[in-house]
Amino acid sequence: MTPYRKTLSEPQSRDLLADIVGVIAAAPLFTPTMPRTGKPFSVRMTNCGPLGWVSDREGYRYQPQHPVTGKPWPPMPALLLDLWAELADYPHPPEACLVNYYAEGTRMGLHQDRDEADFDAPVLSVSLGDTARFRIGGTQRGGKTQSFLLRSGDVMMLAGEERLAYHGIDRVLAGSSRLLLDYPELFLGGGRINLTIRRVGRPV
Ligand code: MD3
Ligand code: FE
Repeated sequence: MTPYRKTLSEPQSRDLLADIVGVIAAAPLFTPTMPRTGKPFSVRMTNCGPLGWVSDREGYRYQPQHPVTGKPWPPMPALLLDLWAELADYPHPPEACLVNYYAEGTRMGLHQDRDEADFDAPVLSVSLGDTARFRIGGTQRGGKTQSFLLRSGDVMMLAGEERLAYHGIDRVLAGSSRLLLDYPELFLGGGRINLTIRRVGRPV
């Protein structure tokens, strides 16, 4: 299990972060909650692109509006559309970019991403800010897993078999990057942002 990886330069990472700060200004971070129980996730999130992923008592879904403001999601930054065109090897544009914010101590349990219609479309992930320990296994829960570090600027592509692998974030290494410290009013103490760029619908 070795996903394709590349790294953004520091200036590219800074420019992308500035774009994401703009996304958050238009579509504030919100706290998703678990279906049925309503238990809050520890990650806060928002989206950009025509569709965004949300979770609440009703379940998980993609929708065109922010769940709190009711406004359409802001457009996806050009750098992310360019990355998709360069790497995805998929003949249709992405429709959603999930923006996850991990403050110190945030984790994400092992899960599969299966709310999209076409698993032939890859998922592209971009990490900004503090380093995280990422864990990935196979397509069955309870199988062998391996972990590696995701650092600021790391781009990872999940395609083929790996697209349906169980994965999660064990922990964020506080203080490992200075990138987010430029925005203390948004990201107090730094933390980590992960972007995942996705195709949601099956092309017609
Ligand atoms: C492996 N995000 O948003 S990114 C998620 O760092 C999510 O925030 C993590 O899992 C994060 O759903 C991990 C890397 C990643 C993204 C999507 C995947 C790994 C994946 C889809 C399938 C398999
Ligand atoms: Fe995931």
